[in-house]
Formats: sequence, structure tokens, C-alpha cells
Amino acid sequence: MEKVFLAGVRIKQRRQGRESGLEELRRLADTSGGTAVGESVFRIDRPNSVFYIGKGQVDFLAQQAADAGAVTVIFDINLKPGQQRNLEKALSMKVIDRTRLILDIFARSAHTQDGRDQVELAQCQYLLPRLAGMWTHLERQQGGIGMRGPGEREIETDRRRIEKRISLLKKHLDDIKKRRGIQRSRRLKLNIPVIALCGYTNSGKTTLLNTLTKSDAVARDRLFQTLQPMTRRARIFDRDVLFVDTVGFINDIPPQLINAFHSTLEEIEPASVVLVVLDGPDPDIEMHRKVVEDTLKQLAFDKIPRLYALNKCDKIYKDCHDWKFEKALFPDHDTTSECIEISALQKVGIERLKSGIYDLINK
Ligand SMILES: Nc1nc2c(ncn2[C@@H]2O[C@H](COP(=O)(O)OP(=O)(O)OP(=O)(O)O)[C@@H](O)[C@H]2O)c(=O)[nH]1
Ligand SMILES: [Mg+2]
Repeated sequence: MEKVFLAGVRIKQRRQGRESGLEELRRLADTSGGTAVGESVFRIDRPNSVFYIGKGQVDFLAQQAADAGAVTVIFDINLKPGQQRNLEKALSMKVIDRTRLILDIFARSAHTQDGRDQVELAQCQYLLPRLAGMWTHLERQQGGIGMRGPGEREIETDRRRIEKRISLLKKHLDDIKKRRGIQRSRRLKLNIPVIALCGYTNSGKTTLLNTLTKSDAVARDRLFQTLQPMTRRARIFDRDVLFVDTVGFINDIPPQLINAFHSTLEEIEPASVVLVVLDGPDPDIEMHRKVVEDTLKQLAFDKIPRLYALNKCDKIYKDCHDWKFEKALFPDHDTTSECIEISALQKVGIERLKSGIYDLINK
């Protein structure tokens, strides 16, 4: 396990509700194979162009991370290539930002060729503007004398290689997009309602898909287990339906990933119902719900009727008799979307959920 130091950054004025801790960053780091040996949260007025955080904070961080024996510092914000480079120099350690960390997890989770191509495209796009900086590092390590010339040439060669790779991958992804489009229109012709399971990563989408369709897709307690959409047919009372499992959402999703995974997310498009799966006991549930809603809006899927499943309620209530099974509405909610308490794992509340779906598809 790689020893990592977690660095959170909070902008002082931008305090929205409960300030979330570094719990998610720790989970992300853990999923990508790191062990957190220490952490600090830095409060700043505004990001600075050199290091993002202040110079004094950088010195403090360098000391803390070194004392903890870390070899890598992971930030919970996105850094510009220059900031990342300056931080690596100042800290004498590898610096990973949020996008790079998430890309790394996606790379580990991509088990199909399509998934690997999607991740590689996102990684290439992330890498391209950072190439020049990588050479600076090498130069520093090797003394720099006489290195500039060939180095610059090497970067040019690398850049061209990566650009070529990007256009090849884009072509692959176009083909995937077409293929998925054909499959989708075939499904549409069947005239079977599609129910898309969407939600924050690790909320239990795949577990719910398994429960609803009696399948055995891999569900695990790790972030971004599912990268490829999966469609399963099932019956709800007298109607055939298709459930689609989708890639999980996350706060501050790297733009490169949205682009690369667009064909995956297009599977939500033909849905009659978006079933939003929420991790009920998670203290960040409000943030999760907001991220899901914002992402659906960004993808222009916010007009599709929505139903909420408050999952993992077995962790909230001690036994099944305590369950309210209310079709609770969120306090600040402006629509009449229902929220049904369920446990995908213990298979509780599933009939009620099915009734909710049934009502929506028969509207
Ligand atoms: N206690 C409890 N755990 C659950 C429930 N549903 C899912 N889980 C657990 O939550 C973890 C994540 O479940 P997944 O179904 O893989 O979640 P997901 O939303 O598909 O996650 P990604 O594909 O990674 O985005 C697993 O360890 C599940 O066993 C539930 O109702 N109760
Ligand atoms: Mg999943």
C-alpha cells in the first residue's frame, strides 16, 4: 500500500451547509490502493495561482507529510498543471489531484475493452497539458545539464504520440456510441419501458438491480465498481420492463470523464423513469442528492420522471417493524417525486418500490 497524506482545501466564504470532512477522499484513496497516514484541511480565501494554497501552508504540509512518512500527497480539489508541478517541487513528493485519483480508480475498474478505451481517452486528455512539467521533473533529477534539447524533442514526440492515440480512441468510442445507439433503438422498438438506476457511487445501484431482476452482477463496497451500463429484463406485476445500471456519480466529476463516459450515460436517455438510489444512512446524503440532480440536469435528463429509493435503511432501523415506509418527500423538494425506503440487500421495501415504478410507467 502506498502511504498517502490527504490534503483538503476549503474556501472560507464558500460554506454551504454542513462542511464535509475528508471521509470521501479517504475512501477514494483507499479504493486506489493508498493508505492514509495523515491529513490536514487548509482554509483559504481564494486559490492562488502558484500552489493553490498559501506558501506557509505548503511549508506546513511538507513538514506534516514528511513526518507521517508519506510518499504522495492527495488533494481533494483539482489543480492546474502548473500548480501541481510547483507543489511537487515544493513538497518533493508525488502530488495527485482529485481528477487524477478518480481516473486511477476508473483505470482499475475498467475490465472491458470499451471501459478501458474510455478511461484511456480521459487519461490522455488529462496528461496532454501536463507533459511539459513532467520533463522539468526529470531535468531536476538528472541535473539538467545538456538535457533541455533532447527533452524538448522527447516531449514533442510524446505529444504527437498521445494526440494520435486520442484521435484513435475517439474513433473507437464513436463506434461504441453507434453500436449502443443501434442496441438502444432496437430496445425502443420492443416498446418496453426502461428504468435507469442512477445515483452517487456506492449507493447500491447494482445491488438493487440484482434484487429487482434476480441477477448476480458484481456489487462491492468500493467506489466506481460499475463502469459499464448493464441492462436486465424483469417483470413488474403485468408489465415487462428493462432496468439499466449506470456508472455512479461523484461530486466535482472530472470533465474528461463526463466526455469519455458520455456514451455510457446516454443509456439513461430512453428511460421512462429515473430511479435515483440514495445511500440513506450516509451523512452526506443531501450533497449526494444535489450532485445527482445537478448531473442529471447537466446531461439534460432532468425532465424524465424520477423516483427516489432511500437505500440501506436496514442500517437506520433496527428491525423491519420500525420502518415507516413513508413516501417521504425531501423537505426542500420542489417536485412531487416520491422517496421510498428500501434495503436492496435485505430485500425490504422492494414491493413498494415496484408499485411506485408501476404507477409512473402507467401514468
Ligand atoms: N447494509 C446495506 N448495504 C447495502 C445495501 N445495498 C447495497 N449495499 C452495499 O453497498 C455497497 C455498494 O453496493 P453497490 O451495489 O456495488 O453500489 P453501486 O451504487 O452499484 O456502486 P458503484 O457501482 O461503485 O457506483 C456494497 O458493499 C453493498 O453490499 C443495503 O440495502 N443495505
Ligand atoms: Mg454498481
